[in-house]
Amino acid sequence: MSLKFISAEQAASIVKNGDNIGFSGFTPAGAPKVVAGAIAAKAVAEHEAGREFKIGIFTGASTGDTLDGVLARANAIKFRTPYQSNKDLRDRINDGSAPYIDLHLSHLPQEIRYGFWGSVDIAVIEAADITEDGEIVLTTGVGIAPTIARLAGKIIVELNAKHPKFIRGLHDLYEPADPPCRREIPVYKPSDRIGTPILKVDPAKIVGIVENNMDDQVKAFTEPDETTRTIGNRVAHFLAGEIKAGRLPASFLPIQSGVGNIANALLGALGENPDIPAFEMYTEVIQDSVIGLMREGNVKFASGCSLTVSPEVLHGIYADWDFFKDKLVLRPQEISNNPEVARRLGLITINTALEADLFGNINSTHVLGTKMMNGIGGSGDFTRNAFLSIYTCPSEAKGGKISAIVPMVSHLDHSEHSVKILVTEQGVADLRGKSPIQKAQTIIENCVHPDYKQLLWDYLKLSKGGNTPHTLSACFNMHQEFAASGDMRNTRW
Ligand code: 0RQ
Repeated sequence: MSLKFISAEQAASIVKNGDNIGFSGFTPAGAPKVVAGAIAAKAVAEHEAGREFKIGIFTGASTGDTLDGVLARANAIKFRTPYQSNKDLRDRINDGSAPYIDLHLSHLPQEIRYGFWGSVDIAVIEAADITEDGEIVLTTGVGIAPTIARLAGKIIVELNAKHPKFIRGLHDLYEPADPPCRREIPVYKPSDRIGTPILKVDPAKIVGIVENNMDDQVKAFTEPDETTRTIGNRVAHFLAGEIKAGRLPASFLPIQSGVGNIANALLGALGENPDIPAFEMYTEVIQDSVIGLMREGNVKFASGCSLTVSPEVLHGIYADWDFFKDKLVLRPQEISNNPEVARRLGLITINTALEADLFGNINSTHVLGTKMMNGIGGSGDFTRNAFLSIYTCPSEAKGGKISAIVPMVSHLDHSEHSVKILVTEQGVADLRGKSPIQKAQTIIENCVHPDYKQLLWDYLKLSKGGNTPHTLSACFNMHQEFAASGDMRNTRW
């Protein structure tokens, strides 16, 4: 087969109303950047002609504005799964015009293979390189690429000139056999390689190659502020204490860390703490801070699903490829986030909560119980299977009008059974080995903002007993108060 280059518009012309399209990438890293814009333009033209035009979209996680943003604004979404973080898409999810299914990221490839989502009509795959016999070198994010490329009837490749061909070898692609034939996934340490460095597809399925020359739409992180720095230092100090107490091995355990500014600041704090040895990461998103820590020798190896780094950091990695090439591996999300592997490796998992409750339940997704923020992402894959699962959040939001710690979470993502440690800028609550009432006491003492401490002590006093001392008639009073007066501090029981 000779490689056939086509325009984004020609690629979009093969997309039909109702098609299910799988996109490569994980977070904006490795997500296609130009074909979705042409599909969105086609959707607008079809709508203007009075015709229905919507597509089903699955990808690894979130994408850039050139994918989720354009398709949301074009009202072209039949369904979207498993994770997003785009403002325009979020608005349409919350007004009901874009059906969104929030899913554990590790579940999606198997669900697609077993037909839970219908057919994969088209796969759009971003590539650093492609050969005539269908060998594709992926770029900065893997996501669900191996599964959608194998199952799709047609493949469109976006060849991105920003990525050099020499990154062949960065990826380790492996699709497990499905039940009842699955065997163990033989990853015994973060650096183990079990698959192939390239994605091999049937060249006859490639309908064309579209050129693109755009960086991943990853925002640079803001410098840590006092709150995020304090949270980071508290986690680092806590983990150093665990090593001293013998509850963590002296050689430490691999780290999984979530997304966002807290996670970025926290990794920096781990690197700076002299009592924490150089460590490995088995995570999904490799952020800017990890790369800095690698240069300083604090991170020895990182296995992830994506290099979600800012363009400057990425081009720095490519410039120093000889240094980085044996310190990084990118895997499909069903391997990077695999519960079997997470449990085997004994991960220390660190993720961010929007809201926690007095008993250690966590809401990571729904603002005030109803509005979707981003999604559960991989946090559930890791939390449930961690050696030690840690949740962090500032104790308050919206200038103190919202307490991040409430009597009962308004939406549940991670239950008290999986959550071991809660950290705010106020302090650390160690929930291990504690009953529900003991958890509530340690969370109020250590994590709640002083403005809300008495309010939450008073909530506990309403209880008429039980193992978990809730008062169902009052457990959402703080949320209701915020809806009524705009400030949870006005709550009365
Ligand atoms: O809103 O900016 O309008 O004031 O919620 O704040 O700064 O976006 O926080 O970047 O740390 O993200 C949980 C969303 C945190 C993220 C979440 C308001 C607050 C602010 C959030 P404003 P920021 P972060 C790996 C693992 C789930 C998925 C996951 C996330 C905004 O970490 O999506 O962990 N996690 N995946 O003011 C109402 C509260 C609030 C609140 C904060 N209690 N009530 N609003 N806010 N607390 C990644 C992947 O899986 C790919």
